[in-house]
Amino acid sequence: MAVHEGKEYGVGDLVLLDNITDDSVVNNLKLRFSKGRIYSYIGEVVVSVNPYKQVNIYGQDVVQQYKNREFYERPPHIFALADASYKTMRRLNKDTCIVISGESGSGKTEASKIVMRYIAAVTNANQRAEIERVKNILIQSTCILEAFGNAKTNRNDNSSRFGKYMDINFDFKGDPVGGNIENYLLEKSRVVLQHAGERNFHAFYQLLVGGSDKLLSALHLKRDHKSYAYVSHGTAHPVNTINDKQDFQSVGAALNSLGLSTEQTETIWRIVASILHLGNITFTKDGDHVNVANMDRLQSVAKMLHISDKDFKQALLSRTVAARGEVMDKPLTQSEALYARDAFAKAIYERLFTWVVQQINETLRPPANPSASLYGKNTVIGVLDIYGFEIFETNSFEQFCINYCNEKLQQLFIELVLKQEQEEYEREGIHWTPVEYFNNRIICDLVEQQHNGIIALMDEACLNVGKTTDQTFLEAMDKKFFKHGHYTSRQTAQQDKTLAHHREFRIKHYAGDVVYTVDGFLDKNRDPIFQDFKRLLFNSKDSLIRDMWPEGAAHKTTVTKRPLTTATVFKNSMLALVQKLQTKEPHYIRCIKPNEIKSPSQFDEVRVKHQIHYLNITENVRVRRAGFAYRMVYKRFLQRYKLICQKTWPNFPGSDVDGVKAILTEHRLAKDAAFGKTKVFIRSPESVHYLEEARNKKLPELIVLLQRMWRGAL
Ligand code: AOV
Ligand code: MG
Repeated sequence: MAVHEGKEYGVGDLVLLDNITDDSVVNNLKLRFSKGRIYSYIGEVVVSVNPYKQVNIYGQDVVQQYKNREFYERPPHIFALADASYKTMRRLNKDTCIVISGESGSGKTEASKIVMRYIAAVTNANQRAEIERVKNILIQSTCILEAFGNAKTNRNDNSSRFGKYMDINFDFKGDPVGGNIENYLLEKSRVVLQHAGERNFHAFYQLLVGGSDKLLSALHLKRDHKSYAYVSHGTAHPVNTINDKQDFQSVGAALNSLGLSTEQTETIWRIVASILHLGNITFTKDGDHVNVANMDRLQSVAKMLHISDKDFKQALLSRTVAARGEVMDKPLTQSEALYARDAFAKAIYERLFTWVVQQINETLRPPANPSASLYGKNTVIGVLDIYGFEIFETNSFEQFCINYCNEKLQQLFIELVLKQEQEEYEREGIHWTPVEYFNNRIICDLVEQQHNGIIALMDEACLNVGKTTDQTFLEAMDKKFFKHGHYTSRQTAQQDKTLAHHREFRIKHYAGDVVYTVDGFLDKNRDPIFQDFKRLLFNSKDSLIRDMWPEGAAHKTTVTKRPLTTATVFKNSMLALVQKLQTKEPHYIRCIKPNEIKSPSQFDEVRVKHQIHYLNITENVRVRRAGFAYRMVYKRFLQRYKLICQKTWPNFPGSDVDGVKAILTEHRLAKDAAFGKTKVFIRSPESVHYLEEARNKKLPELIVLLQRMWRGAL
């Protein structure tokens, strides 16, 4: 079996370890990592250790080695998982999904790209032009999304700052005919502020470094990024692992392949430029009167966005207040004006990002296929690549959402891999020693519970504008959760002196303790954007910008409904995502970060052990080893394999269970099986593999036989 490559590589499937402990798992991964073996299995779960260097294992020759092969025939690889997902979808005509998890910088996004490349490589044998187009866009879209949605953080030079779930649609021939991307909460605060050592989204630097002189001059931009406040907070530019110039070219080509016109692409860069100018607008104060200090910046922004200078200035300095049908202009204070400027920049960028995703979805929209029902429905493989769990020096609302998202995925993994598996053994009456594990449901509840969770408290605080502050919100949490095992604040019974009074709280997450600074939580949750800005952009002379802001059409006196808060929208999208994933046959990639310094040679055992622990890898191995690789209800098993046993072919007179027993006994596999109330359980995948082979050998004979019978009947 190819999973055993020889002792010097350790074991390919962790289930084969002699002694299953966190340490033995770490040692095995370490040994494999040192030999360039970055993938291992736990049954059909792939454990991937970030190599932090180019590894030559993704070429066309390797694709061919995995194509249409069974999991256990070749050494562990993501290709095998992608192939299994694809085969399951085709064989069972069932939607599948690939869930990729692991902390920030562990290799999720790279893994998702490897999956996509594999799928592209093994489909469309007939070179159909339309399929080629779809495949091309699927691959190219990642470079666009990364330009606008990824940034350098202190954890990862190419960190995803949004969550992405991508459905790839297949026709009955198994070729990709379309797709759809759902994006989750972009970390837009980065547009206006970056921490030391970090950068804004890549797109800004790509434009400044890669844009031609002609383009930059049309956009009123200087090449020097230090001239722009919004891209120089983090002082981390340039980054040696990133080639902004080349990336700018690739993004241009990718936008082109989406079918965007030159004008549309130009608008995209004009919006990016407008944000750079916006960040440089400052205000002066003369008594109570606030004014714009640098009108030339303001004019540049107005020009980029095709809006009027006058209206823009007014929107920056005052706010329309409509009360009982009356409309008045309320001047802003200097700090309010700065706040409004930043809110405007963030909102424009977020809309741009959403618009780009929509364009990709437009070009990937699968055709309504009238022939589908004749051959079975179109099927889908979903690929989930989110932002990984992260802890920074200061953690804010964004980390709170990101880490909650990771809790949800961990919960899904626990539910599907650890809990349901064990519950099924019990239900079926299979002999079984339960495996203990930590269930993080308690943390999900702490965050999301209706009326009583942190998000509910935050929303409640947001309703009382003026009365509540971040501090009073913190006090409300302290009061509510002071006995909760996963929440600490300085004011709670634990009296934790390491937390700053009135500012911080700590959540004990599944993957570690995170101290959050409460400042800004309520504002980010409310996320106000003045109606004046929406109207301003709706009145842009650029039709694309106008289209991005349809709600700006509302009249001044219209009182707009309070939108759902950011955290609630995010929570709802997470619940919907989990539901969607649950309807599909899941495949898992668990990514591990080998060290904190992006080194291809260092394997930090302590850090890896921590990840093994919180990812429940060892429990996964235990459940898997004690468990059974395959299970099938008796009737289906009998139907599928009755042709390989004389006693059961063509019909078995006894019960389904006895029929299944007869097949397994004839092939000397009964010892590898257990018989539950409704299902047969088979321990090793090799046995199933053997059965499939036997069936494949028998099928052609049978077809010939059937054809003869058919002709005879004629
Ligand atoms: P992430 O998606 O898990 O982090 P990435 O997929 O961006 O992490 O990986 C981080 C970096 O590790 C990449 O930019 C590569 O340099 C390197 N890397 C990862 N996997 C491979 C691989 N298979 N081969 C070569 N290099 C690799 V975050 O998005 O931060 O959670 O929010
Ligand atoms: Mg990523």
